[in-house]
Amino acid sequence: MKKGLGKILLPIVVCFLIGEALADTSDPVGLFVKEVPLKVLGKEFTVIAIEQADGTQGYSPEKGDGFHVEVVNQLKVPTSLHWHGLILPNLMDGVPFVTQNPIAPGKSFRYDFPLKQGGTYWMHSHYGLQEQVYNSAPLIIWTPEERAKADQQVVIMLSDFSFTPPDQILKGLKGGMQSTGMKESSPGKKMESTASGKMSGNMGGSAPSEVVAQKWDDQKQRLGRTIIRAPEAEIDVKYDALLANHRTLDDPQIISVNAGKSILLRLIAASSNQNFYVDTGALEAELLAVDGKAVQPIKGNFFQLGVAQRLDLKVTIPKQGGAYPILAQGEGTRLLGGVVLSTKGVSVPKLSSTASVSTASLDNTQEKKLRAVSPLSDRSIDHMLPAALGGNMATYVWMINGAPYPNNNPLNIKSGERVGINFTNSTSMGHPMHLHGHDFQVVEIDGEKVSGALRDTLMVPPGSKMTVAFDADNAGVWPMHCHLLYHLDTGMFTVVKYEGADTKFWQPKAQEKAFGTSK
Ligand SMILES: [Cu+2]
Repeated sequence: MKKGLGKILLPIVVCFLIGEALADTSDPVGLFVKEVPLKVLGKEFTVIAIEQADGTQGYSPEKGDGFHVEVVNQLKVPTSLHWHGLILPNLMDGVPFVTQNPIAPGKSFRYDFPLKQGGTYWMHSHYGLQEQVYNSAPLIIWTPEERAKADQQVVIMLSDFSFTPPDQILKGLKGGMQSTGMKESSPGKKMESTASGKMSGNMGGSAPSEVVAQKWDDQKQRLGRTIIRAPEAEIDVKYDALLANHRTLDDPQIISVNAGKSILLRLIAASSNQNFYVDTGALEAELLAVDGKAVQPIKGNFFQLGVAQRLDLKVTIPKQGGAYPILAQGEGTRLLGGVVLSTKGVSVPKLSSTASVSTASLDNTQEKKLRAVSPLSDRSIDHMLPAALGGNMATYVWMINGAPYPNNNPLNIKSGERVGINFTNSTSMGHPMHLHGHDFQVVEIDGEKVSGALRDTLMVPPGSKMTVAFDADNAGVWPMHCHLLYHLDTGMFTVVKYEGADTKFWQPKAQEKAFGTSK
């Protein structure tokens, strides 16, 4: 009798103890993915927002509290949210057809995991082209150190705006190219305003002209703005406006600041296809972190920011006060977006939404100067993965290692390895390459060895060769892709797959069917 009772009780007690250890008693924060109105350039549009019940955009937890979110899909279509740059368990990564099933309309999905990082991160839909209509939000992870960085902190989300819906942009890029038979790098030709290719920018390498670029001043040891004679950067989506915190520069957000105080600007390139140059104008800035990860501070007033990357810039408002625009110019465009920092009682001047000249391509001027505060341990790379970035403008197919996803091979690795990824860009556009679930360090730029920045997104300029390294310490199937939305959607995507990883949600063919290359 006693023996029998023990047999029943023991499993109950064990279950109870395990349950106690694993149970997460924290209440999740509800994140509602829903349609909202947005007025841009005088017209009202329906876009997507990620809001808490009280209207707060996104989610900014304390590192020590961990991540506890219930994503509620209030859209009429499926969605899935990715926590960009976070080191997290694979099945919390939020990528449909890789780490989970899409969240159906009316359904929800819970995300719980400990936080390992602090700083500037963001969240965005990884489903179809939803990112283009602002299914994205800030994700600042707070620590006492992050709070102590300045007297005041400001998040600036940069995005790109088009009057053309995203599916039409994609159709135009594919159809526009096919109908005109344009090839990659036709010298001197500009692609604009064909019926279906309205959104096509200056493809094909324009002739040199006066363009904005970034320069490193060796004497003053700072990054600044310059005008050079060079080809305008190639872009493939020509936007109608740039937004900063969802507002255009003709009606910008005016941020109230105090004279003599320091401000930390947390800039997030939440754009779909637009890279930026960030201009702090009269305010000398100190670059403190990229992609949420500290770098040895660099001074300047002109910085590069690729799609999905972040910059933490510290500025100090002069004692006399005033109005100080913080501007972003779109790479390969004359478009400007931004916010204004203003002390009390100052009249803010009207700002132009267009610059006088376009820009050169983002390049490695800034990247070569960045040094990680906490580099990887000293160890040689055990396993080098190739990542040859290719593209075919004629059919608008973008590739990693010779084929568009899912026809390229996964990049297979093993736990415990020091892994390198060798990016080579043979196209005439830059590609901001993002690896999920890991911080990597930039270790070589165009043949020069560096102890570069830790990042989660690397801008690989046209013609560049760059190597990053990371420790394989987070098993799973992890997307690695170009963060230009229309490149990602048409094949510039692969996965880094750990040996023995859980692959139950990884369905490459389903992803291809739901969006992307087969359409
Ligand atoms: Cu790309």
